Amino acid sequence: MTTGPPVALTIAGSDSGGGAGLQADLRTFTACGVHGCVAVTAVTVQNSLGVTGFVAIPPSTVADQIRAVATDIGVAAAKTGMLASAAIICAVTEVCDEVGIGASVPLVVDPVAASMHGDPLLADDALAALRSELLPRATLVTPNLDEVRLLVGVDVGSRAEQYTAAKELHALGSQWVLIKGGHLRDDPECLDLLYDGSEFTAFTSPRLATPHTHGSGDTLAAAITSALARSRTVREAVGYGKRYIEQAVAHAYPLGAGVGPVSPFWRMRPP
Ligand code: PXL
Repeated sequence: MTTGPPVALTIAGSDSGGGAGLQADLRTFTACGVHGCVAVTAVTVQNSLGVTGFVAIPPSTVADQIRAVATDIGVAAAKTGMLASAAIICAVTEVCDEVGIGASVPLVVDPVAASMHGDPLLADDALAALRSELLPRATLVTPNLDEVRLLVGVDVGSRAEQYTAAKELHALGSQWVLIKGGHLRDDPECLDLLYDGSEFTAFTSPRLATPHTHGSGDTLAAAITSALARSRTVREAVGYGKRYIEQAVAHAYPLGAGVGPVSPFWRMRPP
């Protein structure tokens, strides 16, 4: 019998269009050589044009999925995506404490608040729980600039302000923060800024001209989680994730009439 690959767990919502959410996470895990497990938090109704609704999974069922996976299969690294409500966030943090996720098991928190079309994926009153319950348990938090504004109230319009935001966000308790600069449209590069409370590391990639970036945040966080599951350091894992997402955006494809997804296919061989 051969040894299996490392195991990563995503705690995330389903995207019926297959571009983002747990679908993006699972295919990224596969492309990055880790086995993916899932705790589903919500089922969204969406296509390339946007999200038209979602139903949240009962918080106790979200927690039970995490416990079932962690106590039998074991988890080498975990990530969160869409969490939908404060009650789900509290259930997730409780069971994570129980099984060591966010302690001995690295936890990447992608603080998903809305779809790229602006459709809400997190209740307004859940932001406080995200700040106070989840961020202090996070190994790494990976906000885009809209999420930075929601979490710390800093409206980042320049690279210099990414540094300010990193310090403010780090003060909320995560070990590392990654302030993603993809939304700074006038910057010819995408600069993602990593900070651990003492040292900054800047990761840059060229800004690619594609409208098809659905699932890019999920994919980056999942690639980072995959590298953490393979025992890479946080700095190495972010470098790995950045290289992965650069290729995934370069190979993004159209789907439906709206925004298409970033692609794992550059890593895979068709039959
Ligand atoms: O990309 C953020 C995201 C995460 N999870 C789900 C989503 C989206 C964006 O649409 O639908 C389920």
